[in-house]
Amino acid sequence: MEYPTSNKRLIDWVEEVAKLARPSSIYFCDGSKEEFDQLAQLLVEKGTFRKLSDVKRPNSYWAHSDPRDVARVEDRTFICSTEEIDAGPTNNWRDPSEMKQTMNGLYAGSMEGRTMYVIPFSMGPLGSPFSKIGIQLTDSPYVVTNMRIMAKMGTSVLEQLGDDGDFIHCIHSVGSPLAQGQSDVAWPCDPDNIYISHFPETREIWSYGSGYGGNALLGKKCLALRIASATARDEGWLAEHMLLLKLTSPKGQVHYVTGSFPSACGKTNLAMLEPSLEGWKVETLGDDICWLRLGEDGRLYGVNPEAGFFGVAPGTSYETNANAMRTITHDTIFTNTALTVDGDVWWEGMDGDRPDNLTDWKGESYDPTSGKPASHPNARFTVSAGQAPQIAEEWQDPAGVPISAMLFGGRRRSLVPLVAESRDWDHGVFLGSTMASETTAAAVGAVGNLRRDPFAMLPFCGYNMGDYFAHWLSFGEKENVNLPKIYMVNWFRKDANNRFIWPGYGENARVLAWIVARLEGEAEGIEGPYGVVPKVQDIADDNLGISDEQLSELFHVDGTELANEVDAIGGHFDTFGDRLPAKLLRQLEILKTYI
Ligand code: O2Y
Ligand code: MN
Repeated sequence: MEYPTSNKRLIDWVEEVAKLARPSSIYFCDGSKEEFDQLAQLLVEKGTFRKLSDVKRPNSYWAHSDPRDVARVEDRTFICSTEEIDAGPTNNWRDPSEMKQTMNGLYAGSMEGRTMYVIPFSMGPLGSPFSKIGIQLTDSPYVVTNMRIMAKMGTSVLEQLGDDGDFIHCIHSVGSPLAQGQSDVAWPCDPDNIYISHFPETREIWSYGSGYGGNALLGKKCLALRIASATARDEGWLAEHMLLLKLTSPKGQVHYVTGSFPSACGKTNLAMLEPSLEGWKVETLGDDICWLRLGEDGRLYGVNPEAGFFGVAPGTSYETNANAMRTITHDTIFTNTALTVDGDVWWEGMDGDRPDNLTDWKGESYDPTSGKPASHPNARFTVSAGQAPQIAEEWQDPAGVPISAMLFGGRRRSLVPLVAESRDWDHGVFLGSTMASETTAAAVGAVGNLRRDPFAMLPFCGYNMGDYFAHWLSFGEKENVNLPKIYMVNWFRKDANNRFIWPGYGENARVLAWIVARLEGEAEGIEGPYGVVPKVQDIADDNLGISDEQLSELFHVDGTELANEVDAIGGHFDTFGDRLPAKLLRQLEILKTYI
């Protein structure tokens, strides 16, 4: 076969994997629009894609997955370091050679009857010091179409790689070989044998059995978070589960802000916020992942390594996230939403009434009396970031943007204030290390439990999280740095009637405005257990329509609850044993003084 590259490392590896998985053909992706259109047509013929109405949603497609393959699977996600302790207590560990033996067994012949696509991709702007090149081998054309949206992909990446460049090796198979003459299913997968394996020491990703989202689009969670976090530790930078936005005040002050929130906590909504406050502007640089490096001026610079959004559809509407709705009006892939009779998509929480005669996310005629949703709670849209109307012009700046503030959040019905500014870097790291959130549907598992999710990285940290905390703290120990301020936020406090107190969405701009005032030295605050909180009059005015009592409730820290939280944090910290940095225990001692 003739290859479009003379990179021997790449050719040898492609041949080695092909020998094992035995695809019927090998195809190098060039990343062109024509190639995307051809693959989309192929997916239509296979029944995976339905083309949406060109009037309603031009150049867009709908897919629905196998109902057993609908989300990331954390209990099938593995970190395979030589020593178990280096994966740490929060990861599923497996011995690398044992895992490779198991998976080689699964990969043997797994691509029979299928094409093996070779996807060269760059996470981060091509040629930027921030960027990393990966090559994904996959037998899923659905994955190729999504990867073209989510990463820079194709010939330009191969050229950047050159004859000798190295890359992160990513293997993916849906695990559904086709015997000769056997007809395919619309969503091939092997849901009883899913493995999402990471080898941080050799920078490899091996995925088997799932064709969905984070399990299969290997540039995203697998590379840009799990492998990148381990690389970042070794190279002195940070790979984080963070949105990245640009905030401009009415006075023209510009600040770049990151936000770490556990899955499905409104991160995409915040990244695309339309401020309720006159004169404020939010522009988006990223909605999920941020890579951060120290610049020569001692500031932390951030870049979004992704090229697209893989956003949760249910709950997205012109009311909750108008910018997302405007972004997905065309050239979008929808997965596991419902389908309307006139060739459009629909999901719970979309504006307007539910249309009649829907096809549900399983591809069946929807029965509105069933009590079940028509779209899956983890239904997604895949769309290029570049087509978002509110994208910041510098979103692909190879140098990144200087970060002024970092937000850490979670879904907490009580205790954690609406916003608090950490006392210093170490306190901010403590707040990040103790983050917790009530669980939602983005990951498989129970919904509604409180889960400790440090830095929103619990499912994504590719090494021992105690070492990860130490890595964060190390930035505060460096000379001549001018690090961002760290803020804890919580939009989700509830009143005694179980109703959200804070309106959220566009009104979150009030919190951002207070943060800017703090950064500019223009606002005072009140010291408390979580740091400095605003005076209520600095957050609200009469337009907000929340009583003073309710506003105070947003910042009230109950002593008994705090005592319970201190105990819970103690238990959480114990799990890291001697890998827990002593500085965090000192911060816990300080928190105790507020009980
Ligand atoms: O279920 C999946 O595979 C998607 S998970 C996801 C997708 C986009 C952004 N964030 C997440 C997440 O779980 O954090
Ligand atoms: Mn995420």
